[in-house]
Amino acid sequence: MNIDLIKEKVEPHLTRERYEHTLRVAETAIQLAIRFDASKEKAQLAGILHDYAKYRSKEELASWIETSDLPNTLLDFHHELWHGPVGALMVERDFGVEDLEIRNAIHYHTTGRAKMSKLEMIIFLADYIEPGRKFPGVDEVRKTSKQDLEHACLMASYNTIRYLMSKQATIYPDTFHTYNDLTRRVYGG
Ligand code: DGI
Ligand code: FE
Ligand code: FE
Repeated sequence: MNIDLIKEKVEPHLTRERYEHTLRVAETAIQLAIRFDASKEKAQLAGILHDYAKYRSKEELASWIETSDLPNTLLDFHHELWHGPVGALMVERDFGVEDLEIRNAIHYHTTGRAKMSKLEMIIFLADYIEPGRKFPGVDEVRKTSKQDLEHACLMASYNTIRYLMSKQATIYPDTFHTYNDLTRRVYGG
């Protein structure tokens, strides 16, 4: 399936704003792939597909989690965390995406995880810094993303955890694993 056909098939599953976000994530991911020497094609495809499951009902997402190998503990956390893991399964069914690197980048785009691959970091970061994002501190992350992929992901992870804690939200273990692993990678120890 070529990329234009994939875009055409993704669009009706998203709102207009979300579809435009998706295109910006793909463009940002391509730039990061060029900068940090990863596959542009994989970055683009993972970017286009990363939020594919975002607007499925809670019931549909929960049923995918219950009937697949995904960890059931996801169900104990906010449903916002379900669209990545479920999306990674849906894109195999709907687009025939077999590539595990791409599917992992989709799976972990919201939380990250320990030992993220380069492509996983690229999608995690592109989702955070795409030009439409206005998070406090995002400009510093954009600046760091010009030089250092791991450090920029660490800054995004730090900002997200701080934001979640300020809202009294629970934090999924992979979200902490991302922070711990990148802190070790960036600062050692
Ligand atoms: O799908 P997007 O809106 O493009 O972005 P996303 O998939 O990165 O994130 C969706 C939301 O999930 C975002 O507001 C941050 C939040 N999030 C990330 N990690 C955690 C989390 N929410 C909770 N409750 N717990 C987490 O560990
Ligand atoms: Fe998302
Ligand atoms: Fe997104």
